[in-house]
Amino acid sequence: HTLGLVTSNLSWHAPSQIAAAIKSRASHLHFNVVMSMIEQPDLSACKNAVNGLLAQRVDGLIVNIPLEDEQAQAIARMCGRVPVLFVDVSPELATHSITFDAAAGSHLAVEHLIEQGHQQIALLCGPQDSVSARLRQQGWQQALAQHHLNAVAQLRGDWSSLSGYLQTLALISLNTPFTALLVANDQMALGALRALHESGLSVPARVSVIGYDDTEDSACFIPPLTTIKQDFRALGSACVDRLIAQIHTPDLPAHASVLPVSLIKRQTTA
Ligand code: IPT
Repeated sequence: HTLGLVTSNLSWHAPSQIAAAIKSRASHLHFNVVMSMIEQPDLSACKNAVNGLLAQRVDGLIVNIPLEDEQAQAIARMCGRVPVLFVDVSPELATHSITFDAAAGSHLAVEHLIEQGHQQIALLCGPQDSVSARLRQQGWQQALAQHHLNAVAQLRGDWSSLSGYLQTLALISLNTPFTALLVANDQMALGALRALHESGLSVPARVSVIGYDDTEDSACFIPPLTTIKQDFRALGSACVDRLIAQIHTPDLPAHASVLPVSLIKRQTTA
């Protein structure tokens, strides 16, 4: 049996760890995995990748590409009777999906900062074309609003550490006072730490930083990063198990599972 995986850029930490987790769970169950990678999320590239894997006669497909509802529905139609499972779509969409609880992650991060007395909080969001990035941003805004706060500034990167660096420099140059920075992923947080360091703003004494993902390197950043953990091993296992169930039970009712996230307190917040 062979499972197909369509994935976003594997040079990014999160998708590569998700792919590794899928691969190891599948191997354990004696399934092969064939992969197709898309460098920039784009519907036609995703369709090509899906067609390529269907031509290789995969028994089921996992799609880790950020997709809007209509896009995911178009992909599901293309797959016909081949089971498909999405990991980067809205949890509201009526399809087979496994995602992380974005609202909970954003709330945990905001509550942690508020407990430490922060009021001037800036946001470094992910790309606009990512459902997950938008859900994290909305979650932050809702949690801040519950404390009668607005973000003092909002910037947007592209998930890369370089964009985190450049956007944080841009934030600093606005001269808007901020004591904490919520970042939509750990790679951008890595770049943010460099920008803060170069600007003489010590972390966490002057600025607290919280990432999102808890990818493997985050415990080794300087200082070790406080972040929201998405358990990518658990996601990979759950995806393989669910897809195999879909293969064995073709009319398994569509179900949107939402996995929990947790706050990992390290040394970038105080
Ligand atoms: C999401 C990561 O949180 C983010 O850091 C980035 O790598 C992105 O993937 C790439 O698509 S995790 C995804 C399952 C929502």
